[in-house]
Amino acid sequence: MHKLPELPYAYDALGKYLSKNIMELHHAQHHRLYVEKLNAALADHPELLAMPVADLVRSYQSVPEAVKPAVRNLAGGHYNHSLFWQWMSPDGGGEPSGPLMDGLVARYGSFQAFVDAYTEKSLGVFGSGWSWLMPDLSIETSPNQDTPVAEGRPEPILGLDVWEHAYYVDFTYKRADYVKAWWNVANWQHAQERYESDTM
Ligand code: MN3
Repeated sequence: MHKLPELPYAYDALGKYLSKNIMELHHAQHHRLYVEKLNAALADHPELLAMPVADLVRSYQSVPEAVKPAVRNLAGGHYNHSLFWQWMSPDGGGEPSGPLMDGLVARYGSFQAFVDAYTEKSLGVFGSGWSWLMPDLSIETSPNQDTPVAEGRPEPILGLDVWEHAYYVDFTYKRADYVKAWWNVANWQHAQERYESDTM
């Protein structure tokens, strides 16, 4: 069975920027429901229930037709959120350092120019979806719970959930305020580790 992972920090740990209320709803309700519905949808496929969720998402093209929507939406949601909790930290914010910082400056001109470009892409997602920083330092977006990984492509090194459920309780319709706040919790330490393990 697929399992809801623990948050790597307390629900109120990001409180200055993202409230305890929204973190609790997002993790204990939204993410939990993806996991529960996924387990229900895969009840007749024990081999898919036993797979790590990253492998399941990576296998999207080859799973039986009948469970493709569940794998795309529910396993995608479980996988994306499992990453998302790690991409935030109470010790986050600021700037990366080392090769990731060098790479972002080389590609975007400055760290601020990268932040501006990523923010613009995130605000440009129509409806529900995600924005991604890929290991080649390009910025991509996906609708709904899609992920580049389901297309056989690399795992992003950083990502941002721009579904309304991620911000409406704290910021109402103001996605721009949410994205601005989110930069203060972005876990650059974790993104750096992913970048360095992917590219070095
Ligand atoms: Mn979400």
